[in-house]
Amino acid sequence: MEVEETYIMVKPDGVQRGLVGEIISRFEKKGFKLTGLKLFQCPKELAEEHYKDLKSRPFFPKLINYITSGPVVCMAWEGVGVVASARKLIGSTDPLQAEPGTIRGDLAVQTGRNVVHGSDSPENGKREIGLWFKEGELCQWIPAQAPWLRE
Ligand code: YYY
Ligand code: MG
Repeated sequence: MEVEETYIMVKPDGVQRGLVGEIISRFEKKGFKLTGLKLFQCPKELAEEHYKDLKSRPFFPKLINYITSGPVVCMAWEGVGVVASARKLIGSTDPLQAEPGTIRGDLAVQTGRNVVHGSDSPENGKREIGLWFKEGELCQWIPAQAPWLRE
């Protein structure tokens, strides 16, 4: 498996409900590397670009209102297999179907308020990090724990 990047975002409901630390902690404890982090009020145009594949879906206007309704926490995470692993940590789109132990399974009850986003492919990981972060906002660093995470 290769080193990948994924874009993770605490959505406005996660911020309003005080779940930012809890959500960051799940990825931190797993052993992935944080390379970007900011609190950000998302403009409508960026939300529409981020979710452009869903433009024709009936819930699209509501989704854009939701994502722009308050600040989000934008994160870039790096690691071997991080894209699929982060999706597993997040759980199914519908929190009622999400397994206990996942973020959505533990912390949410409705698809329209499912607290967190995670990229669905390595290509989209790169695309979304490029959309949400400017040059100079990402850090490359070697965590002190690196030799204790991978042999
Ligand atoms: O990747 P993921 O967030 O799990 O689901 P997507 O199918 O990409 O949909 C993005 C986003 O849209 C979802 O997290 C909530 C919202 N949504 C919705 O409000 N109603 C649906 N029926 C499907 C998705
Ligand atoms: Mg998606």
